[in-house]
Amino acid sequence: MSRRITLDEFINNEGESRQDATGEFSGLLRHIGIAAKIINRIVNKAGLMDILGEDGGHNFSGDTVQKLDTYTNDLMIEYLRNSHLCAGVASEELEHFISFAPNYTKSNKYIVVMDPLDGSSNIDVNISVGTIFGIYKRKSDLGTDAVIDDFLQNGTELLASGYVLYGTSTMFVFTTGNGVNGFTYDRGIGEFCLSHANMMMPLGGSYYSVNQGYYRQFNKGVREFLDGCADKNRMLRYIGSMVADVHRTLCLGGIFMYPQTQKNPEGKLRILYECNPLSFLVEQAGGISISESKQRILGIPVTSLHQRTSIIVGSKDLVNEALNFL
Ligand code: P6P
Repeated sequence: MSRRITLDEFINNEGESRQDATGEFSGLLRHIGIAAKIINRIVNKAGLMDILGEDGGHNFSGDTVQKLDTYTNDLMIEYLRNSHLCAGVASEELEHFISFAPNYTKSNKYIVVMDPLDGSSNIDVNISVGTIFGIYKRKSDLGTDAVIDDFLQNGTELLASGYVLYGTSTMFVFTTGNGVNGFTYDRGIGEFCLSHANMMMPLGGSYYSVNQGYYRQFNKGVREFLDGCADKNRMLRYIGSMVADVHRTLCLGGIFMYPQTQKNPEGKLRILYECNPLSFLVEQAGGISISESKQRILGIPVTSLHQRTSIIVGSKDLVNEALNFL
């Protein structure tokens, strides 16, 4: 049996080839990996702890906050703060970004955007949820507090992005701009191990993923495309957890859509910490990610932390087919 490559080892090797002279970028990725292991442990036994259900609050986007949302958000923030490698973080769970006090190294070159637990409404019914993250180089001066412009960067500026999928197995999938690699958590050794090297999205696919319940709210072109999917006997799969739906699309091909609706005329999903990180990863795997107005997601100017967008993401053939209807 070939020796397993752990996430840490992979990150270190990539860091060396990336001339990550200081190792800070690699260190930040490793800290996110450690936080993922801890979140995984909690998510896996959430049913046994008084940590399921709603915490009674709502986040800035108006979503009901689950207890586990709050827990994972706080945990990620502490790991990022204690890494001393990150100048600040923006999170789905926080109205404003957090700036970590410039520490003794004063070289916090990076900032992180994250959705600590995406799809959390599925937790109580044991359906897959995920963590989404993106890493940018800060624009403000080293040794100073992070500022809003450090976070309002286009997706094209991402240095790395990825997700953790807490599913039947737990996977850590990420890119630093040199392709996409997937790691499966081996609880026997407590490590994420390389299981899906150089992931490439199939050109086509027979799955389409959309909340069909909103069909009547979609614009005409979207409805016509969906009618065509049904005519072609494509299979509709929708988990209601973006990480899980995008992961299936990455592995098997197909298309995931969250179009404009009357309820969310600009789309529901947030560009900063959901759409951009996943779109960077999908493009690195050979897929396409656009908005309903045919803009490349990564190129959309980001003007606010919780800015929403429509998204159509997936295999080249299917996204190009959808484009013809938009
Ligand atoms: P709807 C989860 O709340 C989420 O942000 C994504 O993970 C998911 O794709 C989408 O919203 C589901 O939204 O309106 O279909 O329930």
